[in-house]
Amino acid sequence: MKKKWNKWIVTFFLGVLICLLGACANPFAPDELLEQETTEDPGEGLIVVGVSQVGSESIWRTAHTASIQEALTAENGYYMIYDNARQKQENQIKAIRNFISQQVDYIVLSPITETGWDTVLQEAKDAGIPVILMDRMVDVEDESLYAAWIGSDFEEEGKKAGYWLQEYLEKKEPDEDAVRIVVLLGTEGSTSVIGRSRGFEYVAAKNPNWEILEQVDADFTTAKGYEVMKQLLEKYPDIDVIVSQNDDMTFGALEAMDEAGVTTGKDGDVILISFDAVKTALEKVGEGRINVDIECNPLQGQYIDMIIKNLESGIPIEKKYYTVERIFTPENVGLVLDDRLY
Ligand code: GZL
Ligand code: ZN
Repeated sequence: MKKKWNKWIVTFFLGVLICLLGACANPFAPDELLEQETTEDPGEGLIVVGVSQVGSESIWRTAHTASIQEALTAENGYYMIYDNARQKQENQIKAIRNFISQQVDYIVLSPITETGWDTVLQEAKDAGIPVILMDRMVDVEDESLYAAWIGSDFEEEGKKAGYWLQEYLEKKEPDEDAVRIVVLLGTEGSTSVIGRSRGFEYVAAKNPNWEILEQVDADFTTAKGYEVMKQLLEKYPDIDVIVSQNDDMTFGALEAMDEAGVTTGKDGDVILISFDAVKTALEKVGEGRINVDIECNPLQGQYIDMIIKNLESGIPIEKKYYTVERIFTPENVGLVLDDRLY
């Protein structure tokens, strides 16, 4: 895009020069003509970035989007073109092709699922446009199809949930014969789900008395979380543990459990494990309704800014950057609740 806008700048100054030399017919041209010549060039000297975001399916996603938009501002040297794919991969592919035809300087992508990106990322590479991945990962043959990735160690998040449960059960119900678990999965094929499931199952395999009754896709949304939890409660009368792979599904599950008269959390019938650790969920950790919330850090805008600025000045960058993340229980949530931004 900078290439295209440079042409505009030359034309503009040539136009001014001709006018100053008195060559233009009427120096007091009607407003709209002046308007045209002086239109503020949105991309002038700014780094033009096309951003393809998964959607707006969760509170976490909203915080993630805000973090990107706060980093890619004109004051910070950027002209951002933002696209919300409304959780459809074909919309992300369309947006990327659009960014390529507009000759943006960089593409930033949070890929909804891991597969199906080789062709369009090759088109970006052929157009000489670096792609920076955020949040989720792509499964491609050729790793040069993206310049860098910033996100979470999702497998670590899954293991944290597993190890917390193992420790909790050892203390609370040491000789529990069968621990019956259900899992609310997020969007099928997304890196977050693949990693969190792999990590939790890794720990579950070390606990032969754990029985994962069923894992159901509730697509990271509250509505689906409610629906799926309702079905699971009808199907399995004696669930001991619910693992919900994001807070939005947890809110839906809590609604279904309230309706069924099933209590959760510290002194409840069912142990409830959630992921993301957004403020409204941490409040429920504080109330004792959620036993533990595994943090997933959406504040990735400053990493994107750093990666692009380094690429602009030829400073070497890492291929992967991992965000820092904790876990929250009723014991420690008070430390962060008040100044939680999202
Ligand atoms: C995690 C991200 C997930 C969040 C959900 O990094 O991919 O997607 O956990 C969001 O809230 O929908
Ligand atoms: Zn995370």
